[in-house]
Amino acid sequence: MKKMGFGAKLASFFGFRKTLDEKFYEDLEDMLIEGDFGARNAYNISEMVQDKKPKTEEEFLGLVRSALDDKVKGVVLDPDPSKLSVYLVLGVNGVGKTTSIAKMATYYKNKNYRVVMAAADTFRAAAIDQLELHSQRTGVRIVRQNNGSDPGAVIYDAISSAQAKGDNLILCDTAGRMHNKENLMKELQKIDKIIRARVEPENYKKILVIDATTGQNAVSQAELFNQAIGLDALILTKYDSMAKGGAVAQIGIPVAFVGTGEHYEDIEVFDRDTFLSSLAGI
Ligand SMILES: Nc1nc2c(ncn2[C@@H]2O[C@H](COP(=O)(O)OP(=O)(O)OP(=O)(O)O)[C@@H](O)[C@H]2O)c(=O)[nH]1
Ligand SMILES: [Mg+2]
Repeated sequence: MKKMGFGAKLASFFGFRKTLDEKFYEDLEDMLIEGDFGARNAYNISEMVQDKKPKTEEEFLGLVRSALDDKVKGVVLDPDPSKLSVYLVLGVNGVGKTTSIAKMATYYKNKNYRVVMAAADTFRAAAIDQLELHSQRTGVRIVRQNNGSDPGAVIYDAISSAQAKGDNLILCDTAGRMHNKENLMKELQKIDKIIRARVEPENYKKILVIDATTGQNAVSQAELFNQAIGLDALILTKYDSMAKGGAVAQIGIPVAFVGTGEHYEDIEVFDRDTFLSSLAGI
């Protein structure tokens, strides 16, 4: 994971300032907002620092870290190999759903899971072929139908065929966009119903992919999907290309994986401690 995260900026910010005056706290608040921590978190953290008046950089960073400590959560997605698990991968277009599925497929295959990918993004013309290519490259089986077919039917098929063949993990790709948001959410609710009728709740996870470079947008996306079908975990992608990650502290849903590049191996199990260090610099 990144060594030079937002925390590096925080550290140099403290280092450059001679006095902790009004301007310092204002700039700190602005900086936290720019880091996607959200206005409320930024205000609270700045107030808290003002209250405690840290004397050293270490003290300062420690205070920020302590404020973020209970806001950043991690979860380990460790499917029970004796059961069939379904992971529904969600997110708006372009965040990295399909890539993350290919990475997870590789990750779980290497842990000896019998993985299937379900091509349930039937809305975008090239989506199925894109997943098919990942299937060929990773050697993970794909269940697919034609473009425009019902995504719920694809997942239904994937579940039946996994049960028949003794596979134990289905990773479902989904559309990031439809004619409008309402359509997408309705479609996802239908899919959700189909899975819930066939898979035990503890083996079914709804995972939202968010792009670390989009900041505040990721927060509204999480709210939207969470309201529509409920979320169990996040995947934070593109954490390689930028230093921010504060949105995670605003969303409050536990992070399972972090994507750090475009290759199949560029995925890490979320490490809360390392992430907090990269956010707070200590
Ligand atoms: N640098 C970097 N690029 C990533 C990462 N994850 C995905 N990408 C890139 O982001 C772009 C979009 O990824 P996709 O997996 O196609 O995104 P998607 O959410 O499936 O997009 P739609 O199917 O259009 O909704 C691709 O160019 C990926 O290579 C990551 O962790 N780091
Ligand atoms: Mg896709």
